[in-house]
Amino acid sequence: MSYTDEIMERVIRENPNEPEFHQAVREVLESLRVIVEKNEEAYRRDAILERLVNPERQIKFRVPWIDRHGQVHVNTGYRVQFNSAIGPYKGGLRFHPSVNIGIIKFLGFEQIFKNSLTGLPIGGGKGGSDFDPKGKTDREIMSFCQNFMTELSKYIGADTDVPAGDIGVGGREIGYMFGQYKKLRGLFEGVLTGKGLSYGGSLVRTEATGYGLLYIVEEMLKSHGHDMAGKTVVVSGAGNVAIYAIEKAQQMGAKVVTCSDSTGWVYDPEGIDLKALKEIKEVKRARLTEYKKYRPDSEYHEGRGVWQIKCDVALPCATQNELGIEDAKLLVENGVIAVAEGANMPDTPEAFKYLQEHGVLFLPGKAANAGGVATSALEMSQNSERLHWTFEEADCKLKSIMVDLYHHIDDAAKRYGMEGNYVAGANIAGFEKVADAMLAQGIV
Ligand code: NDP
Ligand code: 2IT
Repeated sequence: MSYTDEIMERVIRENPNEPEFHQAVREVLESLRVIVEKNEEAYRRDAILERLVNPERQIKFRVPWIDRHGQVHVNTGYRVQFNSAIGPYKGGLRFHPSVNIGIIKFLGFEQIFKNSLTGLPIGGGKGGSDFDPKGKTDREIMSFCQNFMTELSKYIGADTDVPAGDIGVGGREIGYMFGQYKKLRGLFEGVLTGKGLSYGGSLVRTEATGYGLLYIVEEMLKSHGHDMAGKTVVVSGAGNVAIYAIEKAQQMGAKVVTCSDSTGWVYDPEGIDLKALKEIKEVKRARLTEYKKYRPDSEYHEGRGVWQIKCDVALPCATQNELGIEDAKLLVENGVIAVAEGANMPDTPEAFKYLQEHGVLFLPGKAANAGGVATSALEMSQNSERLHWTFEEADCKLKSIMVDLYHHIDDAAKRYGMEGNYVAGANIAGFEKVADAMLAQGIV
């Protein structure tokens, strides 16, 4: 049996009931087959793959918190410190009822390669909780965040592990957690990214994932004789990533006609009204049902459905496995040119393989959404030098990181005879640097 197949079997055996983690590992190992075959002896001897798929450390803890009626609740907190070969652990925190150890491990595993692709010195980690922020008051959110940080603070630090936001964790939550960390540890340091601008946050971090997504899509389109101007775009999600993807797509002259949340989706043929969307989601924290009040001619539908809308570019920006094979078929039938993942692993393996086989330009999340964590690393740099860059400076760096990243994965795919396969290119290019660092640092 090949080394990659052996490892896959072992991952399934040793991590039962973690289908998302299996999915993420399988995709990477399939891509790495070519490179592993070339270096099999060295990799086997040093157990590179065994070490790659086993987190350096997994932390699971109890989070008690008090609601507005005085009732105590208990949630579970996680931090998976996956790989520190190229830098301190870095990756977001997700607060969502669907969170479990398998979800955090899939996200942490993805993060290793994504962070490597940014070209910046950050290792891979992820954390979160099964806490559901929906319907909670500010004070309840604060109580939860403080109690979560009381435990997490023992394991993180500006030079060891630097969490940030993800689903359900934005500026408000980062602020509460930063305050609690500072109080407990007595350290005003860059222990979290995505902080507010008044206490060490970086300009552009809020916009970074969505903007970065559009920068890399534009570069890929340019390389294939297209550009974003005049394109019709379908976006899923209505959170941080989706909102700033829509903003940048519009700035590039594209028309974005959809967005969605966990209850339904909006089709606005005249183009999404971004001001209205920001007010609904960022200010009121309300449901998308509100959108029709601002735009009476738009359509609101319950459930899922954005992929049935005809478009040139599709950008899944909500959550994992939200775009399946039937959706991929519809997109191809409707003539889609490019699909790029703003979310982490939003396309099922069957879906992205179908897109690739039908000539659609497909960018996987670990490349396409790397702008968020890249700008987090820029925030860490600014915190270390105790300086603050301008919006233009940070945005310009983000753009050049995304443009370089595209050529890096394009080159890697070509080097291994898989031109245009950006899934393989991203996995290989991300792995090369991490494997090299692991080999150099000995058995640790
Ligand atoms: P937000 O919490 O800001 O927004 C998430 C959006 O997706 C919301 O519209 C939410 O709807 C919807 N959503 C979440 N879970 C589900 C679900 N199970 N079914 C349907 N809809 C769902 O998160 P982000 O925008 O930050 O994250 C979106 C994706 O991007 C995630 O995959 C995340 O891992 C990834 N990502 C985020 C980065 C960042 O910097 N924030 C960086 C790189 C990737 P509702 O409001 O109804 O819950
Ligand atoms: O998935 C991701 O890359 C993030 N949620 C952002 C992580 C970060 O540290 O900025």
